[in-house]
Amino acid sequence: MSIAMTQQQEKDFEEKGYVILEDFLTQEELDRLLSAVDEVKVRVRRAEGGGPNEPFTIRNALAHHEAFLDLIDHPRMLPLVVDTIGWNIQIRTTHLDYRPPYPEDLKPGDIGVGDGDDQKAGYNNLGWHPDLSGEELFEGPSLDGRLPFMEIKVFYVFSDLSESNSGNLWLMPGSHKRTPQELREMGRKLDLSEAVELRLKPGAAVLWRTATWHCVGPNLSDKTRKIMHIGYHYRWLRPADYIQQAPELVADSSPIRKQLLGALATGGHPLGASPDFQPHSQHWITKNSDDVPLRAWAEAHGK
Ligand SMILES: O=C(O)CCC(=O)C(=O)O
Repeated sequence: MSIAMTQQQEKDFEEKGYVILEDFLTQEELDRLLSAVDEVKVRVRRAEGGGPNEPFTIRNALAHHEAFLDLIDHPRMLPLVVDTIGWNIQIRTTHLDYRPPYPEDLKPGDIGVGDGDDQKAGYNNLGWHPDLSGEELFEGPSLDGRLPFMEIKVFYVFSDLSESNSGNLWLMPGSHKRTPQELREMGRKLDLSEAVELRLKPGAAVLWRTATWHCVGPNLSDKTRKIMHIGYHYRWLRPADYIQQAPELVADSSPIRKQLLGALATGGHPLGASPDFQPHSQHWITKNSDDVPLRAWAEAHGK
């Protein structure tokens, strides 16, 4: 039983691999997020240098501004997240992408092939890929060569990506049902008439399976691309952005937020009651249900 997803959204998520939510953020939320991006940009430039036209990405973005942190348990998104992946989850990654218009003399490659000067210049994620695939990450796919369902992301659009070639996210509908090997064999040269360039206004959100093949198109517009992805995966996997979140961040959080931050909501020992003789990670089978408050929350919401 779904808490919030409509039948059409369930179908889209299952068949295409994503659900688009136009006008998801309120204007107030969007304004707060945009000023957070500006604040963080000043800190990044101060710490790392870089001219006004240089792109940057921040991982574990949730630790860089409260506006980003508030997205992880957004009250209207959390029900959809739990509908798609369940309650036994934590954050795998939160990443902010800031991508100014390309310099005039920078020649982009073909969409998704990752063979252009933009790739050489270090722009991220230009080539088609599913997440969590490749020999560094996961090369034991299920029997038929497809990736198992391991995680989702929520893509939040802060700047205007409604025109083509604004640094849009591209998705290949249904490709979570295809094998990473097939993509490799195609040399990432896909038939773009089958793919979707998401043209979205500020405030849109997309709930997507990260096994869906995706890439970022060039930003040939005159606007800076400002977006975030929030990745959720199972608690028994290891997060990409942190070993443990900062203790003060965890201490100041609600029980559900603590769970999402990869902590135990009760603050108990991560290896259970007998860590020396019978260590048992509480991120596996959880003995104290208060450590996974999202379960009771989901049940109370009819799941
Ligand atoms: O939209 C982006 O900036 C990157 C998306 C992507 O490739 C990813 O999340 O793995």
